Amino acid sequence: MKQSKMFIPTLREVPADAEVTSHRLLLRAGYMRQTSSGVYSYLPLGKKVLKKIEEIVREEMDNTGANEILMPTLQQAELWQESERWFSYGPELMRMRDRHNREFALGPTHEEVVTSLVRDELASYKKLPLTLYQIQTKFRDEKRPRFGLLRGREFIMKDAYSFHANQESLDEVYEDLFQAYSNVFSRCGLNFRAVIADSGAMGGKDTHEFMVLSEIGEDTIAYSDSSDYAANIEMAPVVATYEKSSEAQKELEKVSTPDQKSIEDISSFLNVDATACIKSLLFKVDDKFVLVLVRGDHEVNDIKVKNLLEATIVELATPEETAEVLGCEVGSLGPINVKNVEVIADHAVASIVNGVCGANEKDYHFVNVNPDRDFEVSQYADIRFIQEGDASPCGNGTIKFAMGIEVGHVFKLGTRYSESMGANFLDENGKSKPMIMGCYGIGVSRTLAASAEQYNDEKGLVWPKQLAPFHVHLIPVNMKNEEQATLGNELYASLKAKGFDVLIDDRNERAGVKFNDSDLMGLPVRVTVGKKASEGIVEVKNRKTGDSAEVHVDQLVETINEILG
Ligand code: 9G3
Repeated sequence: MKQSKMFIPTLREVPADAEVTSHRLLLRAGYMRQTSSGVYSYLPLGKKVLKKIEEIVREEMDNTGANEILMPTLQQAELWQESERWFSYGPELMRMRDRHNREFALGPTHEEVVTSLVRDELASYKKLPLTLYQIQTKFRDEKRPRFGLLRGREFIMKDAYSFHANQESLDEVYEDLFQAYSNVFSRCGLNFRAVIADSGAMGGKDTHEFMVLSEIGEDTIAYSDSSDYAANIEMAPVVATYEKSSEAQKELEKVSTPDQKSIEDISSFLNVDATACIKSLLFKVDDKFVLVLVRGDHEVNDIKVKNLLEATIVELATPEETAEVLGCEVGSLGPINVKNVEVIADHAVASIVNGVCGANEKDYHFVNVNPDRDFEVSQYADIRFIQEGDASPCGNGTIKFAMGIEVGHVFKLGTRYSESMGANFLDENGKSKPMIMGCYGIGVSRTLAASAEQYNDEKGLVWPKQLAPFHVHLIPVNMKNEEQATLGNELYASLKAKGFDVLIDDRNERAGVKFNDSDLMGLPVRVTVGKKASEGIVEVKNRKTGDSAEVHVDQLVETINEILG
């Protein structure tokens, strides 16, 4: 491809609102442009990388026997009313009306559409299992789109849906797709982990997220330093055990603690360790209030509380609600003498002896507090966030944290959609049963950004061969120089003939501009045709390592192949 004919609007300056490397570089290198908040155009170079990622995804999905289809973006409201999700999503679901005033959603995902498609066409167990997938644009009206393609309002997803007659079949396909996902991210050369995740509102039990490790990732991964155990921190179970101290229980006592509110305040004011303090937080759980207790040095995991209480909504009570329900403000809350509020506690609280907690009175706390003697707990459970240094739930090693970008998510859905939407099949005994489903997503445009996050240096993008928009950047330094232009054009033709994807910078630009743009765009191999063109000598540079060498054109192909590996 001739660069003089390509639309690659590189930028000198860093766009002000681009906060992360991938966002900055994809804009500066002319790979993409924003049209509105969270909405982007992919320019030729960006589109080429997107296509390479899609092709890897397609190959791996087709290898599992999945069928590629393409479903509509426009989804009639009736489908979402059948699955009872029309009213459970808020402004994130982009809705519109057609000219007849009929309501539609712009598809954020396609469980409803695919379930209605399959239920109308498939009735016998003989046709199961069936896995359908698409690579398609999704719409989610994110409140705060950010980080370019990492959190957009319109993005490209590969979403797949599998239909089964029984759980074993789902387990099998789930494994196949789990492996296919690992292949996709391995082939992209990404540093990723498959982590145990919380299925959230998606119902179903087993679910895994695929996370590309990155310090700008929004998800925290708890992983073992001695095994391949990894879990989303929301989900990671705590297996720690706590031994109860043998000291005798002392008389409960209310003490004045003026202006002492946080655990740190109380701990230093009363000279007690945070591990002897009881942190009490009031939560609104669906339509009731629950007082949640954790040890002073731990944090409440609201996802675990939600899963434990099988609630839909779990939110911290507002200061007003707290004052109304417990008669005092946050900072002196405690479980002693609370009325008509359920109290649940993390396992660690049960081992506290002569501890400290709020007295539900401003500027007062209790000391020598002993659970079960001084207050009732309706249930002890694992409801705290795992911490670095905790034992790994797999029993092997200790937990460390890493930040990750979620690029894939696979779910065992069960019959959540087939039941609500009547997608049934006749089993071998002619009995009608709801199909068992799985669903599987890869953020394709997000994978592009996560790759750019991983593949860059101080000069710009640094693509591996399998994702690069072109293999070779062929740069005649001066197109007005007869020898350089001639040799450049000859090499362009011969390298293309040998199957290389070549971009020739045939622009009449200064050398510095050509080299800066080349560093920014990040093609793996640069071939510079300069002063020694007349001797048949060119310079070959490895964009990743920076190594360069003068090479006679007879050794050029071999040298390029060495770099591309
Ligand atoms: C919505 C909106 C946002 C959403 C959803 C629905 C996330 C929604 C979960 C999934 C689950 C899987 C198939 C591919 C893999 C992920 N955000 N989810 O259902 F209406 Cl506005 O999308 N779907």
